Amino acid sequence: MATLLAGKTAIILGVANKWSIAYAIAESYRREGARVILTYQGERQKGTVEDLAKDLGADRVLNCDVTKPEELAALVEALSNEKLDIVVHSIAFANREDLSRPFIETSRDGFLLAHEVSAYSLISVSNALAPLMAHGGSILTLTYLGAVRVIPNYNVMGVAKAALEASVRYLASDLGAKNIRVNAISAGPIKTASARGIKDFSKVLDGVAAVAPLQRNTDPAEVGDTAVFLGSDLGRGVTGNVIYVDAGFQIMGLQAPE
Ligand code: 0WD
Repeated sequence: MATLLAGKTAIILGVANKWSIAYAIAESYRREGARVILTYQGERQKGTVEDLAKDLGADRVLNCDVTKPEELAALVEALSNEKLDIVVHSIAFANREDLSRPFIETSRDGFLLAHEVSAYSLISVSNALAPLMAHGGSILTLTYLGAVRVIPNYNVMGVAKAALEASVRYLASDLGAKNIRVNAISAGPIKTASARGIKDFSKVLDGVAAVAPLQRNTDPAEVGDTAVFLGSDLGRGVTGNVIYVDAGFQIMGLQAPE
């Protein structure tokens, strides 16, 4: 039996359904012997996430919409008897129209919303949960290449991911003295509910498979297994990093002509 995470407790925010990247991370964590706590975003997701928790063998399921400070405070209260080792932040949101029209037309409200849910929440969640990581631990989040390169229609989400990646570095600096590491996994495109909101997402999937060194798209289980590395003691020297799990796509410049 694999036991890279035996004796560790992980809280995973962002499981919405079986296709969620957070679900693949939870599967890898359970396989490696972690105790897993899931959160859901409001009543709408409660039943689904409770069912998924049963399938996964997750221990607890708690409510938390990260945009509501009172729900984050209630989460901390509910966790007061827990010793957390790993926090997985797998949350993002932007208005659908901001992921289809030209970036220059992004509204102020759409910009603020994308940044609040997708970037600021890593800061608020880290601030709330780090005190429960008494023996140190690992915080990780999910990002995308659109933070550093222009990807068609990724738009305001790319800007929010840039803020998220910078936040990873500042949080790693703040929390290092407590032996809490903070990293991001930059996953290749994966067909999930959130990704379907991006116009022409299937063209991105096809384009990546055609160009990536591994000549295919990213399997969510590969992200889950990298999350195991970062959450486990194997990753003990790694903090403030963005690790690409993308079949190698990000290294490519120009595709060789046929
Ligand atoms: O290609 C992809 N799918 C990639 C995703 C490539 C690289 C990175 N990512 C990132 C996303 O940007 C996100 O940060 O991975 C993370 C997880 O995204 P996902 O697994 O692709 O998408 P999904 O299954 O939809 O999970 C995101 C979840 C929400 O799901 P819905 O579908 O209900 O919007 O984020 C959660 C929610 O569960 N979420 C919130 N949770 C708490 N409070 C909130 C909120 N306010 N808003 C969204």
